Amino acid sequence: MSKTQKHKTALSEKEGISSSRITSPKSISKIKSKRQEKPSSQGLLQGILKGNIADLSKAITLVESKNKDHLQKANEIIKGCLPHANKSIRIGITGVPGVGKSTFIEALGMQLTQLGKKVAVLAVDPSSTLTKGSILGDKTRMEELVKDKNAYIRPSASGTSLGGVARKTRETIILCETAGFDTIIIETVGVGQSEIAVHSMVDFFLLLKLAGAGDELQGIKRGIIEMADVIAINKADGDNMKAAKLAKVEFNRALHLNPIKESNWQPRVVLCSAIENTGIEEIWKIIEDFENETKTSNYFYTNRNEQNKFWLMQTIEERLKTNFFQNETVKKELKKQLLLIEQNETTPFAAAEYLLNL
Ligand SMILES: Nc1nc2c(ncn2[C@@H]2O[C@H](COP(=O)(O)OP(=O)(O)OP(=O)(O)O)[C@@H](O)[C@H]2O)c(=O)[nH]1
Ligand SMILES: [Mg+2]
Repeated sequence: MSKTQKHKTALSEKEGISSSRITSPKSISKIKSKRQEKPSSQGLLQGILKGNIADLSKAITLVESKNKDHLQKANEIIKGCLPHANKSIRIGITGVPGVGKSTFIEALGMQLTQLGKKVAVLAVDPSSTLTKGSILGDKTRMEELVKDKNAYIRPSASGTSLGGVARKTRETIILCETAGFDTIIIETVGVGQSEIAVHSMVDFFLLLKLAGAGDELQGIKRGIIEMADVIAINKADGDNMKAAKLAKVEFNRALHLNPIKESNWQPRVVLCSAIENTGIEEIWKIIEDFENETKTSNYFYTNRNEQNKFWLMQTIEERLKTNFFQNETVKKELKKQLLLIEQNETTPFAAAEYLLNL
């Protein structure tokens, strides 16, 4: 018998022998789960401290998980990260859909990495549960930045509540800072409550606007304008230039009517074109001035402290609410109480009192 023939017979199976057990679905899933065995929290922490992006991403996935064991691991990692976090400038960017946030972040991000900075881009977008994260599509739109090894782009965590999404983003900031990112950019769509959440987790808040469209048209509320440290009128290019210049004058006038900010910072209005890369440098310079000024006055630090206290209260509220509404007895009794209300047999107050006392 030749060598090849021998080899062949060794591989062939006799008739009547069932196919290898290893192909049973049970074994496959066993092997898969073994392969997917997650590294320890200590291992991930060490990786993050070395700036390992794969480990950073894995840790963020744990933070975003609903699984109790994952969250436990995430908490251990965050605890280990805390002494190394905090050393960054956190910038919030908002503006209505289409204003140019992604294009702007790409332009700013590229400029910063060229200055030797490490930029992490995160998003707060509670609506992303449906769309799987708008920034995810942006990864393809931020073509250059996504290839930059000094930049890290992470899509918005999904979640049913803004509070949940915001918590995950805040913890992700800590992980990114520990991994060595010194500039954290957090994008949010300028509609609804998410700007308020983002404002309370950043040092500097930038509002992108378009010239020529009224606030109502742009869906921007007065409160958002008051939160801004810079209003950047984007798309100040081509035929838009004249309208943009006019808008700048108007905004400057409006801003002077606003009460003085707690930070003592006088918000600026600037023109920019994310596409033509104009005004971006000026905006970065303003952010640096802001950082210097507020660090000198100590506001930078007291603000972060206040933000932490705010998030402590938010987290407690969120947790109490979840615990309450997920309680099986409460769920059952709530249904009954709702019926009783319909039948006019109880009052909302009495029903609430009853449910809370369960
Ligand atoms: N002329 C001009 N067009 C711009 C500028 N910045 C962005 N655009 C264009 O505006 C459109 C929307 O830009 P995006 O960066 O996707 O806007 P966005 O705010 O991220 O939009 P959403 O992610 O949908 O909220 C794109 O077609 C861009 O090419 C600019 O400075 N000038
Ligand atoms: Mg976008």
